[in-house]
Amino acid sequence: MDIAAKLRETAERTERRLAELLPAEDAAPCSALHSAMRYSIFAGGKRIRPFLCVEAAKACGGPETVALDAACALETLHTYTLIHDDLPCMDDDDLRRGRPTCHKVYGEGMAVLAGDALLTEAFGMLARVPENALYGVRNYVAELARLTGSLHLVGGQALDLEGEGRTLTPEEIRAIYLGKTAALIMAAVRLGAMSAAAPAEELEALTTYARDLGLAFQLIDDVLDVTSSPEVLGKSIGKDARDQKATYCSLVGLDAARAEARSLTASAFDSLSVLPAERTATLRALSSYLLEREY
Ligand code: GRG
Repeated sequence: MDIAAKLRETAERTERRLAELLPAEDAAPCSALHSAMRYSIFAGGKRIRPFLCVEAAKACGGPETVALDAACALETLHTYTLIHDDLPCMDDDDLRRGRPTCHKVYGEGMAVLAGDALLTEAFGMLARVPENALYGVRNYVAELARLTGSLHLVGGQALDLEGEGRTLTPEEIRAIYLGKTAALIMAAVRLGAMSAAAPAEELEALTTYARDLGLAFQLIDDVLDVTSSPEVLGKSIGKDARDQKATYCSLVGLDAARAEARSLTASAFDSLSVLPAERTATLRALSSYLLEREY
């Protein structure tokens, strides 16, 4: 299976829809704000979360179009986290998606606001997702709010911030990764499945898949922070060491971190056995693809 081609195809469809849903670059009342939002979102990310969302819907028997607005909401919210994560008061980074970070181009104040507006727009996009016999807009909204609020995504980032300069235990590191990375990947898969009216057992299986995939994704992110280059990665490298950030990789070494990512990918793969095999081929292929990724 040419998973890279499939990813590109969904990315293009998501980007076309995002271009329709987001305010125009020159929209009132502030074109600098809208321009900053579009600058960051159309900077060319991998679009993994929209892909997971659309593929989860397909794995539950839904048509791929049913999850497209949810996919856009996920990418929009993800872009807000990247903008805020790059701010001087957070990770303080100059390079993202191969370009100067939002605050470097538009200034810190405007970057904060662009992130805020993207977060808000994401919920507006989610409200457009078709309802079905099992799930309505309030379920979608509650789900995204739950997984991206202080109990999960933002909570994970807060723990990460608190942990700088300290030695962390593997359990503490896992809690950070579950929040800051896996929660949004779980939201992507769950919202896709919900938009396709997934029965509880399938939703549960996909959630476990996404949790393990999300943890593996962050482990590979840590490995690449040590082994890759800014040209390939599109963002700065060596940041974890610079910030004295304890990662699983710094704790156990590159090989053990890679081995743990392999083992998590295998469990993610196994979780899918509850669903019909012919519907999950792409999700299985994606898990191996992400393990081998170079950026
Ligand atoms: C910072 C105030 C504030 C709130 C939000 C930022 C944040 C909380 C959470 C995000 C923390 C973060 C950046 C976690 C790392 C997740 C991760 C590996 C992101 C990179 O995702 P990719 O590789 O990026 O999919 P692209 O650019 O391809 O979309």
